[in-house]
Amino acid sequence: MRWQRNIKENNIKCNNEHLVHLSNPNISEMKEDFLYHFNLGTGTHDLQAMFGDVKFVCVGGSPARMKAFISYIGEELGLAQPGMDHPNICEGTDRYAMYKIGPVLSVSHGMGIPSIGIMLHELIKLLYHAKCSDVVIIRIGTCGGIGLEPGSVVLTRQATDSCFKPEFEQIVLGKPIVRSTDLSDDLNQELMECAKEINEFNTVMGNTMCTLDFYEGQARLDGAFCSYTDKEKQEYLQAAYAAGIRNIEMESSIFAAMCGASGIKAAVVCVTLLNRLKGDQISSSHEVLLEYQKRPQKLVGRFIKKRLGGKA
Ligand code: R2B
Ligand code: URA
Repeated sequence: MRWQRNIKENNIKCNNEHLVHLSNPNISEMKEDFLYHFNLGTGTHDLQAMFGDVKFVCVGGSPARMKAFISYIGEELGLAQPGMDHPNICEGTDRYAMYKIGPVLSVSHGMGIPSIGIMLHELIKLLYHAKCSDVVIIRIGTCGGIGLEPGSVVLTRQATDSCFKPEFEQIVLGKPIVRSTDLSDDLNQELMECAKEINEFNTVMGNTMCTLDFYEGQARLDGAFCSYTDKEKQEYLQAAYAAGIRNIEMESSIFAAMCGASGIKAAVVCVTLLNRLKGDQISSSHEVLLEYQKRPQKLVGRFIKKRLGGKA
């Protein structure tokens, strides 16, 4: 059952390499498709006219951060001036925020697997309806690092679950479906090259553990509940490190699985806000955290600029 599902998705991918494909025969049969959480639809909007030129989609948890990113990339690409306002394309709903400038789309996804999962269903359908081709999707986010100095940037090789398994399992009709969580090696190499050129912060490639919770799910001692000792926490984090895991966050597994199953090249670029081997609380100053959060934006900004042939 699991195996058959994967084979079917990959076959479709091979036939249609550059386009976004949907593994859902129902969509093309529908008279109209309303993307409820974006407040956009095929019956009310010309999605191809609005989004057909999109080549880079950047997603991240916070609406404010994704708005800041569109301002930043707009200025970097010479498509926007400082202080210019960027309207939220998803106005009329406060579930997600979406901004666009030229070939770049910036979308917020909230926190956790269910929130980003819903957003990705609608985003992938949007790209399909808009007939986008050769799209790259990058998640720019924050995370806890393991054995890295705070402010390091991690490029995810594979996303794992809390047991360090590099796969994403979802229950569909009461049965598990398992999808791969590998991310694009090529994209990671290109991003690493950009990091070397910038040469301002530590950047590493590693596996990323994706959890269902920020506190107990990430072995913190400071949640409302804690049923384990500091020693047990340390042993768990050390075992994660030994399994190649360098950071912990809450969206990468479903992100890698859904992009992979849609034939879309994807990467996860997260900055570490703390070293989890040394503590649990995020206590750096607001200014320091703001500067850290700009690092994935800077890296991805350089990548986009280079891809578009501009001088980075
Ligand atoms: C990183 O930061 C958030 C939790 O604070 C979560 O969305 C994640 O993946
Ligand atoms: N985001 C997480 O999910 N964990 C952290 O420790 C920091 C940010």
